[in-house]
Amino acid sequence: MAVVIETIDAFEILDSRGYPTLRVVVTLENGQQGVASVPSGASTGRHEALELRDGDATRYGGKGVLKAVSHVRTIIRDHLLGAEVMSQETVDQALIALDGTENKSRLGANAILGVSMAVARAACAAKGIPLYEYLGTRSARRLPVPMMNVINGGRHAENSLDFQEFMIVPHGAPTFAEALRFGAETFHALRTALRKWGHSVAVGDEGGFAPNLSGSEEACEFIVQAIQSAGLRVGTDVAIALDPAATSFWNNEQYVFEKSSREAVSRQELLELYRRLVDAYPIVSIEDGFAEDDWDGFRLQTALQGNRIQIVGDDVYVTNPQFIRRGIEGRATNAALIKLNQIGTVSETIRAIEMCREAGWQYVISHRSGETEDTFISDFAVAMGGGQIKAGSLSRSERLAKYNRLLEIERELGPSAIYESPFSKFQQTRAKVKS
Ligand code: 2PG
Ligand code: MG
Repeated sequence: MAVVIETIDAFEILDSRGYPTLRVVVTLENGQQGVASVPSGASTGRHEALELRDGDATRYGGKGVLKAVSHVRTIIRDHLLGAEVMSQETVDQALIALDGTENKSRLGANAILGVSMAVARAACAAKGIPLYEYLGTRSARRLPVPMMNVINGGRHAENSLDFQEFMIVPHGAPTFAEALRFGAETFHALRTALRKWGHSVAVGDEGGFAPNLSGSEEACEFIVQAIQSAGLRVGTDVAIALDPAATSFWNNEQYVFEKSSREAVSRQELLELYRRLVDAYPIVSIEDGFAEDDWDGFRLQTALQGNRIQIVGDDVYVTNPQFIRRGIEGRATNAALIKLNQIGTVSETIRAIEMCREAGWQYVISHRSGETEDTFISDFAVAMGGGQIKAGSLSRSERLAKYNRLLEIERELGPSAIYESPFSKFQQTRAKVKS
């Protein structure tokens, strides 16, 4: 039976950095509702869909989103009244056509995504099934391995680290709940180790510590120590993933470590640094090791390290099928990061994932550095079945909300839930069994 949209509303809320974002409420004719909130990035790719901000300096330093809110409440609402809520693809196509621009700049990708996600949630309410089942199928029962960002740097912290994210990956746990425990115990051991050496244990935007360390080697050393102190096996139970977010330190065809040594290195030298790091530490994944325009850097790294580790493109693809296709054809990476707000609708995000699957690539469902308490990505990760999620550290409730939702899903699935490492196909994890 068709269930149609009766009205759509939106309002301004604040994200985890205290900046405005949108919450959208879709109400169906039967009175049921779907609600969704939109995240926001700091290290954004140049080709991301446009996040519409008011630019009115008298409110939130120009970061207000009242224009986007008003687009939802007028143009979008008028257009979608009476639309069938279960036709996600049709609704998303209507939104794309209504906007009419390449990068969703007329209505704002934040307005469009909020509606797209809230429509999916309303459809779940109408069907009486959870989001992970609605967007996946009844066979969606694989819990994702979390990448937990326990040391923050780059644009996410005021410290001396140029690399943005040092993540722990509890891929050797038997269940998601145990993975979360491995992660939390490592996080707590890391706090003790940092404190012992006189480092700050204040946290950055994604809830990881933000100490003034000498660089990536020292950060990895601390993580290895923490895994050991937590009584876990280094590499086997808990591995490491990096997101240097290299676009943020790419300057004039060079990589400049502005926050630490001020040294400038070439693409080749940076590649050499990754080689050393992968040799020395149990690293299973490196995301955005090169800048969004440095396709040669990605290609070289994939040719060199692509059979040992996962190489993920984030800024370089911006969850856009057009760029992912180019990456597949050019063998630029072997995986993609997936962020709903980079492309702007649920359907286009799913298309990007399908493309990865067809190419035999892995994909990681990801949060943004500016988040809300919305847990859409947790359900989405289970629905898509790729077995990986990146949702921040083990502190700050906007991050833990995602992990807590995954605990709920695992509990709901009971014995049919699956938790398995997506990294067993790489040589690195097998070779790296230090302890
Ligand atoms: C990234 C993300 C999320 P931001 O680079 O992968 O960790 O950061 O949301 O700031 O782009
Ligand atoms: Mg990234």
